[in-house]
Amino acid sequence: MILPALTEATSPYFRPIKYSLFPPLGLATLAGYLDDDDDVELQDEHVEPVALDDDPDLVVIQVYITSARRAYQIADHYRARGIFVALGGLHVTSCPDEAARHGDAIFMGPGEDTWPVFLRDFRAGRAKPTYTSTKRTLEHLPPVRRDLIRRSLYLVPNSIVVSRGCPHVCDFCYKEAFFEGGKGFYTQSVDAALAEIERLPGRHLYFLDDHLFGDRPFATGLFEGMRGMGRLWQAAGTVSSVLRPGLLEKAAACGLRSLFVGFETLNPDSLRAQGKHQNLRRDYGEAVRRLHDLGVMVNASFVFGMDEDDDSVFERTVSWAIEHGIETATFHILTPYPGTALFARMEASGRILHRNWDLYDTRHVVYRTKGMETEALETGYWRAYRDFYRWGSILRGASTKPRWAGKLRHFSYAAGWKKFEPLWDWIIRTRRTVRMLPFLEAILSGFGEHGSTPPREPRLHPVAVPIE
Ligand code: B12
Ligand code: SF4
Repeated sequence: MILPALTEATSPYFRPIKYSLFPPLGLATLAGYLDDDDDVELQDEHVEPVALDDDPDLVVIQVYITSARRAYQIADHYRARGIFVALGGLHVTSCPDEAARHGDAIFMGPGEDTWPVFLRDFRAGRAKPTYTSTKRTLEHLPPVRRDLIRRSLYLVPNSIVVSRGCPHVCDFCYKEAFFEGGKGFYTQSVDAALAEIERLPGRHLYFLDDHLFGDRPFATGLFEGMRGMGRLWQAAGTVSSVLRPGLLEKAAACGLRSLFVGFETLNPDSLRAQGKHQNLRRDYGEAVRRLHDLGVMVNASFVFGMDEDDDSVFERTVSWAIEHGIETATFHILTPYPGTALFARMEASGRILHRNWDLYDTRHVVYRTKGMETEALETGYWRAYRDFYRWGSILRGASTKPRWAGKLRHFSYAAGWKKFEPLWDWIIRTRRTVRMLPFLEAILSGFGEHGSTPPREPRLHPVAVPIE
């Protein structure tokens, strides 16, 4: 099972920490369906070179848009040697015809229903060329094969997903295309999610769910069940879920210490144009205040290049983020992913410039812009990162925090991600990544000020997993 990397992640010169954050959870999930006597290897090219000289019965490749070129190269390599190649993931689902030229079997949508069917077909020698997911459930999910993950190579080995998809529909999001033909949002049972958490060693967790707060009864049960587990955790949620009273307090009480929030834009016309109605008429400032008051740091996500943007958008957005004491920000250039409503709209009006998927990485402009020139958009995007992460900006942001511990936490977290990139590069190359986890935990806990509630006896019986 291979997760190919985009070129940047394997650079001989410089490796950003973001590619050594999370292990390949999707493939480890699929590996859970294999038989005990199947011999399986999980290779993540983001953290180590893949061995292409082996001779397996089956090669399984997960394809993201930015790694599609590399994925097809690896697929072609194995197929030329007569080895069966299965391709799945987001990009395969959006561009099945393209993927079918490189795979013996392709998979559309999530794999929990199609993958076990394929395995039976494959073993019987009658695998089909296409499998399309229609039945969406996370019931009776076998345990994720975390034993296949080399934990030491990741800063956040404990990534976890307890739901799939999202209840909202935004025009630029991968979600509608990926979940077409079935439910677009569903969760595990609370007990199964808690059991998965209990299986994870240490304190820190990172929920990769698109919207952990999306199903209120589920999230309530989860957060109540996590109380007293002594965890420190990070996740993603929407502005409206942050503003609604109740759930956020429960999340913070069981260890939520940083939340990725899709603010996207400060311009309501752009929100309307992208169908992001759940952000309309929401007080962004109040959302940030609520999070900070509960000791939760904010990773704010913004998108530049919507048709309503002009070149004042960069400074406006960055100033707003600094003034509101946002700890980290992720900026993106609007990217129309194939399969989305945005892509369809842009293609219909002849605005898609090319299909060089390598450049669909949210840092390049791949469509004809309206409110500003392409160059202004790309330079403005890089300037926004520089301006937000200047020492002066970090200090200004930190100074908005009322207490010294808060200022220090803000400063260490923001600087830690962006000001020590050569150090991260060295840590990755010397394979010490996981050793930095205690520092991340110390910062998240505000050096003790926001520590989690002490662990109590586990509610469910933990299942031992082999850990490196
Ligand atoms: C974690 C994450 C990352 C991590 C690590 C990814 C990793 N190790 O897998 C990091 C930080 C490195 C990252 C980076 C980027 N990411 Co990212 N990331 C995610 C995130 C939040 C979660 C992925 C995840 O683990 N999901 C949970 C697992 C269980 O699901 P899964 O991986 O999809 O696997 C399931 C199915 O896809 C399927 N499946 C997958 N492969 C196969 C193969 C077969 C044979 C079968 C049967 C089934 C199958 O079955 C699995 C079980 O259901 C997603 C959002 C999302 N919800 O998907 C964005 C997302 C995947 N990222 C995205 C993007 C754009 C990027 C970046 C380009 C962003 C940037 N500007 O830097 C980079 C580059 C990515 C790359 N390597 O090429 C987009 C991808 C769009 C696309 N069409 O491909 C997403 C969807 C975010 C978004 N909303 O736009 N990302
Ligand atoms: S709220 Fe986020 S995850 Fe949900 S559809 Fe919109 S962009 Fe996608």
